[in-house]
Amino acid sequence: MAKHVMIYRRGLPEALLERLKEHFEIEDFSHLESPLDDEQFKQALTRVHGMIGASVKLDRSVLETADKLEAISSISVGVDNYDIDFLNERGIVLCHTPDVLTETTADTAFALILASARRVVELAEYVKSGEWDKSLEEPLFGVDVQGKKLGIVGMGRIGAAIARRGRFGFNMEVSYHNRSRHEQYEREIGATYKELDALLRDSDFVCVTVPLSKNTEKMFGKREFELMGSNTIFVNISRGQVVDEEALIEALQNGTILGAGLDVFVKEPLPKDSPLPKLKNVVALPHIGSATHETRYAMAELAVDNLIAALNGDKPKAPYNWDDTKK
Ligand code: 8YV
Repeated sequence: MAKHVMIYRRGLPEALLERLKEHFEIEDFSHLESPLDDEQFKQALTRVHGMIGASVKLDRSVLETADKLEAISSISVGVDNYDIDFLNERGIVLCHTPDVLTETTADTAFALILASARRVVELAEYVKSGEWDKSLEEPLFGVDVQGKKLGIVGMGRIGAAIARRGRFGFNMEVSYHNRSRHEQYEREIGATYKELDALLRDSDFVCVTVPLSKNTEKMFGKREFELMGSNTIFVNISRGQVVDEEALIEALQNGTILGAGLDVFVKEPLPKDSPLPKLKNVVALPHIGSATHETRYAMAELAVDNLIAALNGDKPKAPYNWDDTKK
C-alpha cells in the first residue's frame, strides 16, 4: 500500500505534485490558511507517513497523534517551526532546503540595504503622489552604501553571500559575528571576525541572518540599538523573533538608529496596527526572502526529492537531523 503524504500550507507546482502522486497517496491541505484548527487536518495527521510544506508551527502538541509519521520535508531552510528534540525522540526525519535559496535571499538583503540607504521606497512614493515639484534638497538625501562598513551577524551560507555582494560589488569593509569563526570566508571575502558589541558599534549596516533559536531570540534589543547608533541601518532577513520589536520601533522613532530594512516580523502577516510600515525610515517587505519563481520552484523540487528519498529509507539530499549511525 502506498504511503500517505500530506501537503500542508504552500501548494506544489503541478509537475512536482504529479511526481509525488507517482509514489504516494496525497492528502492535500495546502488550501487552508490555518490548518491547525481544521478537524480533517487533525484526523489526517494520524494517517500520514510524510508531510511537506512550510510556514506552519508543527510542534510537539500538533504532532503528538502523528504515530505513523516518518519524515517531514520543509520547503524552507529555517527549521524554527519544528521541535527537533521531539522529532529525534520519535525518529522522524526532518529535511529542509538549503543552498538553492542562498543567492536569492542575499539579493533580498541587498535590496533592503540599498532601499533603506537611498530611501528608494519613500522617494518613489514622493514621485507617485505628485509631490516632486523641485530638485531634491538635503532633507531627502540618502546615505552611501558603497565603501561603507557592513556587519553580518550570522555567517552561514546566506551571510557569506551577502558579504560577497558587499565586498566585491560595493567595495564595502565587511566584518562578521558568528558562533564559530569561518577562516575560509575571512580569506575568500576578506571579512574580519568581531565580537558582537564591537561589530554593532563599528558597522554602518548591520545585517542579521542568524537562525531563530533559544539563543538568538530577542538578540537585538534597546542595548544593541544603542550600540549601533544614529548612523546605522539595521537589516533583518532572518526571523522577526530575533528582535525585540518594541525596542526596534522605539529606536527608529527616537533616531537611536538611522533606519531599518525588514523582511521578517514577530507576527506575520504584519498586524494592521503595527507602526513599523508607517515609519519613514523603515522599508518593510512581506517576507519575500526566497520568493522568486525560480527559487521557490527549486525549493519545492528539493523538498519533493527529499521526501521521496526519506520515505524510501534513503538518505535525502538535504536532511536536517539525519543520523547516519541509525540507517
Ligand atoms: C520562506 C524562509 O519564506 O526558507 C526559509 O526559511 O524564511 C523563506 O525562504 C519560508 O519557506 C517560509 O515560507
